[in-house]
Amino acid sequence: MNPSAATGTIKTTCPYCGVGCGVLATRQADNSVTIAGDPDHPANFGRLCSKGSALGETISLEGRLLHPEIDGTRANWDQALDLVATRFRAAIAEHGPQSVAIYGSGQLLTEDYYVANKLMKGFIGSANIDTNSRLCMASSVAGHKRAFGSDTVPGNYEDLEQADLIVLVGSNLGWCHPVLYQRIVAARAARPEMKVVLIDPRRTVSADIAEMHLPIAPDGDSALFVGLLAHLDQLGAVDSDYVAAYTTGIEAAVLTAEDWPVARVAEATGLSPLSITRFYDLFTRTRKVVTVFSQGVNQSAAGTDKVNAIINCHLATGRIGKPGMGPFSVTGQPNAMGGREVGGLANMLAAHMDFTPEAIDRVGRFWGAADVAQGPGLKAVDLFAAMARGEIKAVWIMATNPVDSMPEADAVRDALRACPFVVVSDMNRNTDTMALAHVRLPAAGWGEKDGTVTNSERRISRQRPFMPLPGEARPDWWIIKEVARRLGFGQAFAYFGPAQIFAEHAALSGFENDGGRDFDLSGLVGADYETMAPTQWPVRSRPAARMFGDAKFFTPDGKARFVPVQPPPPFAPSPGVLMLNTGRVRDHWHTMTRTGKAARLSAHMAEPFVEIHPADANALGIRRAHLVRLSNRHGVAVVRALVTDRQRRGELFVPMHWTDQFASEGRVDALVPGKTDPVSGQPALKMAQVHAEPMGARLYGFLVAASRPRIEADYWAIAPAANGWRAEIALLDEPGDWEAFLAATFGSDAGFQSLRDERSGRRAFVLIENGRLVAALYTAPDPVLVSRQWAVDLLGADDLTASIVLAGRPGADRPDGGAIVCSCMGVGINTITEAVTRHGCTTVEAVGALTRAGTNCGSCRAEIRGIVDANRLIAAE
Ligand SMILES: Nc1nc2c(c(=O)[nH]1)N[C@H]1C(S)=C(S)[C@@H](COP(=O)(O)OP(=O)(O)OC[C@H]3O[C@@H](n4cnc5c(=O)[nH]c(N)nc54)[C@H](O)[C@@H]3O)O[C@H]1N2
Ligand SMILES: Nc1nc2c(c(=O)[nH]1)N[C@H]1C(S)=C(S)[C@@H](COP(=O)(O)OP(=O)(O)OC[C@H]3O[C@@H](n4cnc5c(=O)[nH]c(N)nc54)[C@H](O)[C@@H]3O)O[C@H]1N2
Ligand code: SF4
Ligand SMILES: [Mo]
Repeated sequence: MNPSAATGTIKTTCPYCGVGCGVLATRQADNSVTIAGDPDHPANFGRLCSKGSALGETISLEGRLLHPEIDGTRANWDQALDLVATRFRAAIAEHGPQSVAIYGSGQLLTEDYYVANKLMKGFIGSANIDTNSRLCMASSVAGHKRAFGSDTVPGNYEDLEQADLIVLVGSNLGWCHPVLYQRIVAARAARPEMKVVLIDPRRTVSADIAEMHLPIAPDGDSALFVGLLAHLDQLGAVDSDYVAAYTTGIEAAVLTAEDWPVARVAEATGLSPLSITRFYDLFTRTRKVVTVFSQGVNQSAAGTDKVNAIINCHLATGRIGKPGMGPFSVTGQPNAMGGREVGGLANMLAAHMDFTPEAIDRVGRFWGAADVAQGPGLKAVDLFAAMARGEIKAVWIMATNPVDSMPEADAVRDALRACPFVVVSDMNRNTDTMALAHVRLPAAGWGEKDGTVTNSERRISRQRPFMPLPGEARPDWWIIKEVARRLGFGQAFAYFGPAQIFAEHAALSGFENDGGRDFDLSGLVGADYETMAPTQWPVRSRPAARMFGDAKFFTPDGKARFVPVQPPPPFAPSPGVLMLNTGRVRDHWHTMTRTGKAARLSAHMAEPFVEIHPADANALGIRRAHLVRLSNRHGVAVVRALVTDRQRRGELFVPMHWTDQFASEGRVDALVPGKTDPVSGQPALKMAQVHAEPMGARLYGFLVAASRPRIEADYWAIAPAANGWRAEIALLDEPGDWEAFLAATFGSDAGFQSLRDERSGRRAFVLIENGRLVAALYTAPDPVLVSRQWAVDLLGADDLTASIVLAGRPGADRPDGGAIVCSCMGVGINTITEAVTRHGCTTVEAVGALTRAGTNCGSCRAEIRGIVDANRLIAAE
């Protein structure tokens, strides 16, 4: 089924973000894997970001689920699959097909996704299959469908390079789509006249390439783009020939927009009228504009309206379907786009077809299925709410971790606890969701699985295996078809491999498709799957790089539709309430099941944090680097204060990554309400109202240890380090018995040497064996000042004495490089600062030449520029 071990270099695709970079993977004699960017892949032309470069460090078998389990006990595949089929069949027999559900993911391959969707919608006869794409792309899908009649992303990556203006709306491209960002950086270097505007409440690293950063109030985007439409109309900048020939509905959209003069937009967005006008003028006079949008747009209770407010401006100016212009929703997950293609969302049927009577009939005939679901199923938030009410009797979760990533995450956890039968397919044994599974199914992971993914520019690429399947792990498509067979649908699921599934998927997309459906892979039916090169859809006779060049849309009259948008009223917080925004950091991926394994990726941000404006921190008595307790009626999170003026006043930002596997209370979704967009059902993950207060820790600690410590503390956050582990801890009260504390944490208190400074209250405990550090713990009444990187590096040293370690201060022999900025080359902030202040480097390039920082993937170059700028000023003063 899977090549036992592919040798030589294999061309595959990165399993992280929707840029979809081509990867060359080479297995070495010692079974390690060397990773490089594929110079021939049209998404990245050889580039990789920090996460892609570190892929080789995340594929160890540590933490893997290698055998099926039933109620925590090892089982064989037959027992596990029989039980899944029996319980699903029983639930359906007793409570009907609506009582069962699948919750899937944009990290499934297209072939896995297709089989799951076919089983649920075609044969079980329920559309209760939804995916984490509901949390991610649903509003873009809905917005596209309202405007174009289909879920079509018109443009491609080259449009970004050819544009004269790129507007980034709610997208931190620099950290979340780093290779695409690097392509823009390179294009700007070649064409300095290209301009970038960033629209984000926070000044993110992506501001580094922006001429203009508009720190917009949360959800101010609709007002901003509705105002832009009014501005275009007033200045006569509307392309009336294009609008008349190819669109409908501009009158109503403009009529609503007329109520939004700049002064009102300023009120709703918190931006100055001057900056709004400057942005409007720039947009108006630049023809080649691409508007890139992502989760700051989608993850909102008015996300679909935001999408249409943006598309309206492109339609009004005819800036769509042509080189260097268009609205561009960038996808998050490696196969977010593929999931949309197969119909993985509960409100889609299959192959971009909706639940219309004709499509239900057509898909039923194609599948040979008599029981095709007749209408949409439950969307993610509603699905877990139904589960909480006891209406879902059996659920199967694949390739996603809803206990951490769904809003009202504590309620989701409770719903799963109450659900009579929970199946989870994952590669990892230790996830917060796996903990609640009755049946655990070991799935094949990246490097083992075989299939296709589609990236943000509609490009289908192969993921190819280069490692054998470990233990009894199996690909998801195989697991699903085996359950289908046991449910009595063997004939329709007699698949022997992904090539056959892909061919069926491609055939369905072209089935009775006279050009009325955008998604069409009929040109790939019969193509050689093994050697298939990265290809953009639609592929009828040949691939199409760009859509809507002919201005033909997929609506009944073939015209694009303007959607009148009424911006929501500005948010007025009650006193003492802060607005919580959430999102991503550079080197971690979602719930850290993979990036959390790599020391290199954990070095950049090693614990959960909250970004807070200095004025808010001051008012709340929250001090720099102290711990903060965030709470509301849904839950609690405890995170480190990162005081910064990149944040707007009254607003907080917490990353989504930390789980119970890595921190005591780092699950930010415990705080996020399940409020959804009325059109798309996508939850407003960027907006929670919370209270913030100091945690009130009496004792802070930092530790490093050669083997994983067992931490019992009121606060803890743990991360892997190059030769062991590192952890932050805090206690509400100092331990009465330090020896017992050491013994509990490190397994034994024997052999520790300690130091106590009466005046400051600082302590240090160190255990060294044969010159090597086994464990070191530093504590203090305030956040511990010991250099983290220096202490982590000590784990690799072999000539240590206790006094050096106890002192907690780097000596001349072991200089402190500081917190890691460049994770590829392991260069810290102190080394970079020194390059500027002592060695006179004035550019990122000069720093790179001296220290190698920023010379591999380039994801850290914006941060290096920030350090250069700050220190050049200091040097000049
Ligand atoms: N490093 C890394 N990269 C990733 C991922 C990862 O986990 N880690 N995940 C991938 C996935 S699945 C996705 S979906 C993408 C997400 O990619 P992005 O959408 O770029 O990432 P986020 O950090 O979620 O959010 C983007 C920005 O939206 C801003 N924002 C919040 N509210 C508003 C608002 O009302 N208006 C505007 N204009 N902006 C707002 C936030 O401040 C944030 O900076 O990233 C992908 N790439
Ligand atoms: N507050 C807040 N919440 C958010 C977001 C936010 O910005 N803010 N973003 C949302 C978005 S855009 C997204 S996409 C989600 C992501 O959230 P999740 O999907 O929950 O996050 P992951 O950590 O990527 O979980 C994927 C799981 O699938 C497993 N896996 C990986 N590959 C495979 C495979 O091939 N087969 C199987 N069976 N398992 C596999 C991994 O081990 C991991 O456990 O989070 C959403 N939640
Ligand atoms: S930009 Fe980075 S994470 Fe995204 S696909 Fe490319 S290498 Fe992977
Ligand atoms: Mo996503």
